[in-house]
Amino acid sequence: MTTPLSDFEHTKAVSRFLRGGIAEGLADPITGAISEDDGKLLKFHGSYQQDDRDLRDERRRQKLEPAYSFMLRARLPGGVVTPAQWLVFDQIAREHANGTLRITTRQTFQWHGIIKRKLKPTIAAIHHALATTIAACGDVVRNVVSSANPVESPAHAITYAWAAKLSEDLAPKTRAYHEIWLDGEQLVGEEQEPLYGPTYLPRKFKIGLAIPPLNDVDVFAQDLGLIAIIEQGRLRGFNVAIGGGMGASHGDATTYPRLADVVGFVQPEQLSAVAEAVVTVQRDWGNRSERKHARLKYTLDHRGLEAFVTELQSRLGFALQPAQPFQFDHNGDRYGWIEGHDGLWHLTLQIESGRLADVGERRGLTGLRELAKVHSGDFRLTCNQNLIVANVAAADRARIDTIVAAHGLDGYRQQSGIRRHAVACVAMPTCGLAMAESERYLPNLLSKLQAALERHGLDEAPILLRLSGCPNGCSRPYLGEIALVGRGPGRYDLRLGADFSGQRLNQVYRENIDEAAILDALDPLFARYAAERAEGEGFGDFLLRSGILAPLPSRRIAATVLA
Ligand code: SRM
Ligand code: SF4
Repeated sequence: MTTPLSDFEHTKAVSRFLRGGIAEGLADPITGAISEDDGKLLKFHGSYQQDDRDLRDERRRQKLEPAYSFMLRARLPGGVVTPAQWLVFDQIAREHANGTLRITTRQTFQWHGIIKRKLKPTIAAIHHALATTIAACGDVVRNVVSSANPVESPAHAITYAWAAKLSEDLAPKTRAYHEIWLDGEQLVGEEQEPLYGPTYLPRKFKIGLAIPPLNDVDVFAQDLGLIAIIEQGRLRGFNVAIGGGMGASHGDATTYPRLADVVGFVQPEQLSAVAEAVVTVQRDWGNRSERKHARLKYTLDHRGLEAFVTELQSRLGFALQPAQPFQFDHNGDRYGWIEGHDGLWHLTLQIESGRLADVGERRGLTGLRELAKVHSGDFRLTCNQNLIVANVAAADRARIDTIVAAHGLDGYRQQSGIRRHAVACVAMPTCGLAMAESERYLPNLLSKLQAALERHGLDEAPILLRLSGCPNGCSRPYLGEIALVGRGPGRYDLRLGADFSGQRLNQVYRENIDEAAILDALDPLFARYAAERAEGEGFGDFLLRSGILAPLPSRRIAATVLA
């Protein structure tokens, strides 16, 4: 007996390659919303319909429709933004959105609070700035992420070029985007969607390229992770890792975070074919009945990793080579100035939760606008929600530093260990799936954790904290040394014990607890860490070595298999 397709598979099939009734819904002046089905199709165009959850109850009481608005996400492979683009994005934030620019954990921008009639001019403005929002969301290959300092060696630049190429090659080809948003001519004749076909993928698909020893993209959290193997500044090829993913649901053991398995090595000239083949096997084998089991990680666990790789190699017509040795030592960002291979400089700034806004003395939005006006290099967004002012001539460094300091963007110089590396997802009030606060709670939580760490002389300890408002895991919390995963208002699962290199998942330490219980649980652990840690030992590693946490089963640790 075959299992019936999920409703959304039908919606995609009849959508005429992602058109649905989006254009008509946008033109309807009676409501600030579009229909449910069109809302789902809209994701493929890079936008989510949302409503302000802070206002939900009050508007319901007043018998008003929810305060609908749209979140828009750009597709910026490798997180590279030119100063000219920055100025357009900044203007959109101030004039069409809620006055903030939000750097995401996949090194792109989100704008929140765009009302329906502003959506089309906003997407058009992004297009005119030579960027796009197509396939930033939806059941397609999403924004391809790449190690955020791709200018460190010539091979870094080549790796970034691969990210841009994969992003372009694997993007949908439907003309619907041009028709709906850019007043493109209506297509006469047949639509072409050669890679995806009319129903696209069973679920979202994420690709990331990492350059050891830095794992700043969390390569093992990607559906397809590519680990660049560089020897003497030359790119030799990529180890291929498949089946990473973070999302889970509370109380449902059939859903879980999973780290990707390294299954082999490919030459650069084989990469496009390999990426396309992984995507198409998942297109054909992925679960189209149950969306919660539709990611590649479940395809691998249900059909078997070996069977998947056999199918992959048979479609490719060649075998993957044995994986090459690699070593990651960190998955955070390196703050401050770094000199590149060509004598240019790169300044990494820490942006709390990636939110650029003008609040009090911290005037991040204005500061970046001022930088964009004078900067002749480019900007690079990181998967830790931070920002690199890249490609700066030595003579321009002082001017950049002055602007950074004047706008309160120099926090990276003074901040404590835990503050420098914290990542929090958006959550309330825009995220429709949030169960607890995340980004808005982070500053308060950090102050309390910092106080606890200071009491034990640990203020400089670089501990990786990740906070998510629900188990979907947008901050990749299962890779945090300390992580909170939202359960309900003010309540979280406390998870502990990942390493600080994105190669070991953490585990639940306490379930469904409030802030007081979180601090109570952590305090004695900080005391023991302060007293017993070995030189240079990370907090997560210490918890396992000391026996406070039990060792994890091997599938929760990144592994090289089949090679
Ligand atoms: Fe995410 C859904 C925000 C990175 C796993 N994510 C959402 C939505 C769109 C909520 C929704 O479906 O209604 C959130 C919008 C909130 C808002 O108001 O802006 C949202 N996700 C984000 C961002 C903005 C978090 C951030 O604070 O930076 C990140 C945007 C990335 C981007 O630019 O493309 C973001 N999301 C991630 C990541 C991290 C990553 O990709 O490296 C993950 C975990 C990795 C993974 O995919 O397994 C992630 N988001 C999810 C999931 C769970 C997917 C799953 O397989 O179960 C959902 C829910 C879903 O898809 O049904 C989700
Ligand atoms: Fe929303 Fe949950 Fe993602 Fe946070 S982790 S942005 S609460 S979906």
